[in-house]
Amino acid sequence: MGLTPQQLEAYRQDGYVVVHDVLDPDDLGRMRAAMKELLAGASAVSGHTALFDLEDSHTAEQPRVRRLKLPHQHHPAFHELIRSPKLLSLMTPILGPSVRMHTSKLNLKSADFGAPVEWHQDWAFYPHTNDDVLALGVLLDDFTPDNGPMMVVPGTHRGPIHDHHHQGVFVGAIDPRRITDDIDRAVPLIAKAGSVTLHHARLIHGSALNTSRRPRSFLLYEAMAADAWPLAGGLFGGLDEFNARMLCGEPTLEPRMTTVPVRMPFPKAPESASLYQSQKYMAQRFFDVAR
Ligand SMILES: O=C(O)CCC(=O)C(=O)O
Repeated sequence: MGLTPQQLEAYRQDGYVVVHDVLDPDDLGRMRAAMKELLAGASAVSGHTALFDLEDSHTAEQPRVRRLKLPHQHHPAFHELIRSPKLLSLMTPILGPSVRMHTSKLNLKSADFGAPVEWHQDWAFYPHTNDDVLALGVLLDDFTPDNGPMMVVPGTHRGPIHDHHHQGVFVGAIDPRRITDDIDRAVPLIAKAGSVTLHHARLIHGSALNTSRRPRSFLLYEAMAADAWPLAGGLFGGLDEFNARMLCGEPTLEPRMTTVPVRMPFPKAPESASLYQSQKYMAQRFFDVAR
């Protein structure tokens, strides 16, 4: 599969690319079944867990999950998908032959109330020694204008790293009043289920509340060149665990250092287990939230 030279050039210029028809109906069916299996446990929990990040309105009777955390650790289907030649061949033209995974997440925007994600740059959360760092997103539902598709601001991966702090605390979002010109240029990524997005870690992006009658499920894997080493933690369980996250190629003990803008994501907000929780502490939201 891979990327065409035009797609690679678009990624380099704009900081993102959408590749259509990557997953076939069998792949999609497997991913949706795996998602359903994991979601079945949500009615047994009343607070966030290692798997579930919950909407504020969640109850056991009416389970409302906004994110499945680290799905690749909870279901083999998600572990296997990111190691498939289909997906690896989309990342290696950008990152080179040796690729490591950082984390995964499955963001769920339920019909009518699925939570927005405020404008941010992933790089603010996990700066590395070089910026060959991206997120690969798999659309498990169609992205339509009204179901909260991811929106990106082309070219911002070549610009500054914005302040994601409020009152001295890392809130995981940019104050929208400081980037009004960028927001005006944002592009929604409208595509069919089975498409894949690739976006650079420095790209400004966000997504609105789902106001439609259809869910929007988005499986994201964050990955980087093996010689991009994390600056703000991220060695998690030590070197063996770090290297167990290699998806292809070889690990290295020689980080590649380049000139990249960095702001450290510290100190953390009082609740910071997920982006949704950190963003509650920002001064001014851009997107509506469910009532
Ligand atoms: O789900 C989305 O629309 C955006 C996801 C995102 O930016 C994130 O989880 O970091």
